[in-house]
Formats: sequence, structure tokens, C-alpha cells
Amino acid sequence: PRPVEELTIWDDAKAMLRKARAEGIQTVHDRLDRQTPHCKFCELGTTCRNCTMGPCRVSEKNPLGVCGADADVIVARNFGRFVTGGAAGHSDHGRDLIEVLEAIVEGETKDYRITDENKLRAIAAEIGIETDGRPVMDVARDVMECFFADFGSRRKEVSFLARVPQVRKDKWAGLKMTPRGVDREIAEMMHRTHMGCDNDAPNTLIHAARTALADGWGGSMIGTELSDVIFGVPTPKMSTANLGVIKADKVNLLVHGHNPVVSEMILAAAREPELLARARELGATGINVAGLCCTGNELLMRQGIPMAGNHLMTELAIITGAVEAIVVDYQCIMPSLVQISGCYHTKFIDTANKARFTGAIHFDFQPRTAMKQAREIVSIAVEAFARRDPGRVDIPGEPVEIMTGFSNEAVTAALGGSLDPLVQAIASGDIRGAVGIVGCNNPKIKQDSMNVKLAEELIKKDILVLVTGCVTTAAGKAGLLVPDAIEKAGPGLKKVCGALGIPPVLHYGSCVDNARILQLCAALANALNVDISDLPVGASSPEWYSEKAAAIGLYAVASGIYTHLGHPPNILGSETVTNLAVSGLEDLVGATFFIEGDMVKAADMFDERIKTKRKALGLGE
Ligand code: SF4
Ligand code: WCC
Ligand code: FE2
Repeated sequence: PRPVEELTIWDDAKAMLRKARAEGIQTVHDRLDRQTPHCKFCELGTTCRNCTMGPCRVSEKNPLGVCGADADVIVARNFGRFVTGGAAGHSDHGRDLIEVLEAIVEGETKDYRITDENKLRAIAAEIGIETDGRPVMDVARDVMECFFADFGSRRKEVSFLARVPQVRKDKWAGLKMTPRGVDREIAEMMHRTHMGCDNDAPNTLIHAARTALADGWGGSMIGTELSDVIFGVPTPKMSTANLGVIKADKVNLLVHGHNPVVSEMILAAAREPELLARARELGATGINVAGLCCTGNELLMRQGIPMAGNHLMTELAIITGAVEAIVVDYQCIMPSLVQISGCYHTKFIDTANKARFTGAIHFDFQPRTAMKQAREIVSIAVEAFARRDPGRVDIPGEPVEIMTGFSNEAVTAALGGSLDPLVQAIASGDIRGAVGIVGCNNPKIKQDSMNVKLAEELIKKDILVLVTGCVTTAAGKAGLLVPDAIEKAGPGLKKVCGALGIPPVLHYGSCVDNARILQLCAALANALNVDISDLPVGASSPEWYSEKAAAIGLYAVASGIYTHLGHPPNILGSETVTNLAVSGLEDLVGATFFIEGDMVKAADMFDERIKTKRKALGLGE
């Protein structure tokens, strides 16, 4: 096996990887080694399994599949379906929030409620729903109907396109890229990629972009906005991160997955006096809820709940031996967690019928029974405390401080009620531009090495960084999410962030919350009366692995945002598709992807891009 020093930059991870090896527990890294080298055809994207005349693999020697499809068609179809998988994940998450809103409106649940009526009314007004003098539940019902309709086939465009600058919408309309309905675009991609349908690679990619836009401006945005309505708009607060947030003297319950619908309820149940009393009876000093991945981000942003770790920390968290239960909803939950839980006293509990794990304790979590079910789940965790083996507990290190909670509403409030001061800071060059660094870990990359390095390089250049998803924990552990981190920033960024008392790297939420970054870009473009592609901004996913990250990257590019990936998707087997992604899209949507594995070079690329955009806006470098 590879030395642990090569696998991660973090001491807490190294300690747990050593413990895993000592205890004979397999991790994601061991399994990657056993899967390497990977199939070359699959890496290039030149395999097709879309019918039983195949499967086919095409190459120079053998350039056509049985049906006659060439590498361009096969790569485009595969990439189209890949992106669609991601768009479906985010959007189905968004739909779950609409269903909770429905349960509230229909009076079927008291466990969830409308926490932020102002936000509900603000969204309603934006999407053209009358709010004046109307009772909140009437407005909520119309918002619910409108969002359900955004998933269907009857719309010319999804509602939140109301936020998009008109020039950008015109561009999309001209390209047949306007997202009409979330489920419609997803279904149409599955149709197009059936044998004998869309056999023109650029045309398939245009629809992939449309499907991704239906995610970013549709499913994800609905997910974010309704989560704010139901659980509250995030505001700045302090918290902590790394495996040190797991406490030896407490019942530790980790929430993992994406949807706050489950994790918020678990958190509420963990504060119930009877459950706390039972925990004390069993010798614990309390119940500690901590987060993993994006549902962790959701609780961190709104409730300041500590973050135990990102994607590649999820197995390692259990290996501390101090986790009583890991409660999951969906997405990015490695099935190996069930096996690793089985090596300890840890209870693995799944909560969604669409994401069941063989060997898990299953709850069919529903809005009308949420609190009752959450109490049962927390009770299982509490009882497991009695079975913990103190001899196997090893919690590495002390937690680091982080600042979180930067919603657009919070940023606007911190700026005194409008985005004007931010526009001024960009115009003056104190903040030269902004880049969102988002996405995952990937065991092929030394964990968080790129996520952290890119953020550090960018802030040195007076480029504000926004982080979401698993990059949050990376930036946090590196000490970049505290106000003191301005010492690592360039002079302009240091001045602006110092005056506001905020870090130069802002935690903007979970992966669906990339919709917040889209919204911010649209608002800035509207304020300057330009297109999003004219802004000195960029996006990056250095260590991405998932279909969802590909969807995010594509909706960023299609929205006009220059986007970096640390390694390419499986498209290199087609020159047409690759060229379109890294250059041809510039003419169509005003932005492209760029692939770069060296973060110093990637930061320089962003720097050049930002210079060009600033000059075009008449702002100097
Ligand atoms: Fe082969 Fe064409 Fe069938 Fe794909 S759709 S498996 S390329 S015959
Ligand atoms: Ni979003 Fe990537 Fe984390 Fe999963 S939770 S691992 S897609 S960044
Ligand atoms: Fe996520």
C-alpha cells in the first residue's frame, strides 16, 4: 500500500489511516489501488453500453460501434448521461423540499414550519406571485405549485430564470439551451442518448448544458431557497472542524448526506431532555451531533454545528471508534461505511427509500412523522454508547475554528443593505475578482492538497474565494475560514475583509448552495448592466469525483463562468467534445472549462482571465 503521507495532507486523516491499517480495516484508498489501472476505454469515454447490439469499444483501429456510432457520438452521449445523473441528484433533493413545504401547507406536519416568512415572500415576488396582504400559507401554496410546475413540461422556462440577465437568457434562447422543466430536460437526455436519436455530438452537449442549467437555476436553487424558508437563512457564526469535533465523553451522532430535512430533525431530537437524561444515565456527558459532507454544511451554515469532515473523512470518522451512529440520507455515502460501522459498535441508519444500504437500520423518514422518527434514531445512538469499547477509541487532534453562514442575504446585510460596496471594491481593484472553489475529494488526488493550494494562491492575488461542499472542510482545516486568514491575502482583499471582520475565503454552503453563487453573479451582472460572462469571476472543482460536480461545472460554464477542473471528465476519446469543452464553448456561451493539475498554474490562469475581464469593463487590472 501507498504510504499514508501520500494520501492526504491532514494529520487527523493520517492518524486514522494508520489505525485502519493496524486494525485490518480496508479504506477507499486500498480499494482504489486494487482497481488500478482502470479500463483505458472507459477513461477516454469510448465505451458504449446503451444497447445489446453492443457493448462496444471504439478506437482508431475499430472506430465505429455496431450501430455505426463513432467516438464523438459515444463520448457525448456518455458525458450527457453523466451530467444528467448529477442534475437528477440535486434536483430530486430540491423536490424533497417542495414536498416538505406541501406537508406544511396541507397541515400534515407540525415538525416543520415556515421559519423565514420574509424570504418566502421575497422569493414569491421574484417569481411573479402576488404577496401583498395575503396570508403566508396562501403565498406558500402558490410558491409550492409554481416550483412543482418547474419540474414539468408546461413551462417555457424555469421560474428562477427571472434572476438571469436578459442578455444571457437571449443567448440561451438562441442556442436552444433555455431550461424549460427540470424533469423534462433529464428525461429528454435519456431519450436523446437512446440508440438512434441524437447522433450529433455538439447538439448532445448543448442539451447537456440545458439539463445542467435546469439543475443550477431550477432544482438546486429551489433546494437552497426552500431550505432557507423552512430552516432559516444562514447568518455568520463561528464553529469548528476536523475529527477533533468528535468527543470521547459524549454520545457522537454523525449526520451524512445532503438534505437538511433529516439532519435538522435529528439535531432537534438530540436536544430533547429525556434523551439527554438517558445519555447521562449511560455515563455520557451529552449528545454531540456533528456533520459530514453536505448535510454537515447545511447544519453548519444555519445552526453552527461542527463539521467532522469531508468526503474522504467519512470512513475515517468511524475509525475513531467513538461514533455511536451515522445517520444518512442520500448522495456521496460510500457503501463501505456499512462494513466499517460493522467493525465497531457504530449503528448505520439510512432514512430514504431511494437510498437504502444493505445491512443498515432503515427508517422511511416522512414529514408527518419526522420528529417521532428522529427521537427513535437518536435513542438508538444513545443506547449504542453502552457498547462502545474505550480501548479502541482514538480521536486525533484538536478542532480548528471556522467562520460560516455566508448567505447572500447575510453578505448584503454585512455590506449595509446592498451589494454596492462589493461592486465598489471590485471597481477599485481592492477585490480584483472572485472564484468559487467547490466539490469533492477524490482518492486519486492527495486529499485536499489542491483544494487548499488553489484557495491560498487566489487570495494572495486579491481574488475573493467562496467555498461550498467538501472544499469547505479543506479550507477550514487549513485556517482559511477565520478573519485572521486575511494575513494570507493580498493587500486589497486584506483591507476589505479586515474592515468587515470576515475571512478572505467565505463559506457559502453545501453543493446545492452553489445556486447562491449563481444568484450572486447574476445580481452583480444586473448591477453593472452586463452579462455574467463579463464579470471577473471563475469557478473551480480541483478534486471533483461526482456526476453532480460535473453538472455544477457545466451549469457554471453555460452561465458564463470560466471553470477549472483539476482533472478531465472521461471525454478525451473525442477531439470534438474535448475541443468544445475547453475552447469552442467560449464562442457559444462566453466561457469554457480549463483542465489543470498544477494549482499555481491554475491560479495564474484565473489571474489572466480576471485581468482580461477587468480591462474590458474599464477597471484596470
Ligand atoms: Fe454499440 Fe451503438 Fe449499441 Fe452503443 S448504441 S452499444 S455503440 S451498437
Ligand atoms: Ni458535494 Fe462532492 Fe462532497 Fe459529494 S458532498 S463529495 S458531491 S463536494
Ligand atoms: Fe454535496
